[in-house]
Amino acid sequence: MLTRQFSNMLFFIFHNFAKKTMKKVILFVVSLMLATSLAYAKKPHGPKAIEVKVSVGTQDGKMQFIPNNLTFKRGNYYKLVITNPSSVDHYFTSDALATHVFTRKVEVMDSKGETIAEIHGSIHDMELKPGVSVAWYFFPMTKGKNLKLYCHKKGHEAHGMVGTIDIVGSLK
Ligand SMILES: [Cu+2]
Repeated sequence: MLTRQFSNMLFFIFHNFAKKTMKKVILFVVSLMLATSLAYAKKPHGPKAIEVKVSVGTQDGKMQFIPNNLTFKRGNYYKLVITNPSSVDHYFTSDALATHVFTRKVEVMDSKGETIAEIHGSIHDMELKPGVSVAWYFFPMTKGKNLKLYCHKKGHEAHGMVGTIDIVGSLK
C-alpha cells in the first residue's frame, strides 16, 4: 500500500515536472524559430558579392579605365561597379570577360545611385552616359590572362582607353 502511494506520488511529481519542462522546451523552440526567421528577413537575397569598382574615363576628361587591370578569382561572386564620372559617353567592352563569367544580373543606376533597370542575360558590351553607374553581378568561370578591355568610342582606344582583365584561381 505504501509503495503504491509512493509510486503514485512519484508519477505525479514526474508528470508535473515533464509538463513544465515540455512547456519550456516548446517556448524555447518557438522563440528560436522566431529569431531565425527575423534574422533571415533582414538579410538581402542571394549570396554576398565582393564589390570591385572601375571608372570609365575621369572627371578631368582622361581617356582611361581606372584601374586599368582587374583581377577576379574563381569561386568568388562579384559586383563590378562601373561608373562614368566624365562628361562624355564611354564604353566598357570586353568580349572575353562576357564568355569567361556567368552573369547573374546587371543593374543600371541613375546619377543619384538609384537602380532604374535590372538586366538578366549575358552582357558583352555597354555604353555609359555621363554620371551613370552599372553594377554587373557575376561568377568568374573560366581562367584568363590579359583579357582585353577597351572603349570602342571613336578614337578612345588609340588615346589609351584600354585595360586588361585576369581571371585566376581554381573552382572548388
Ligand atoms: Cu571612351
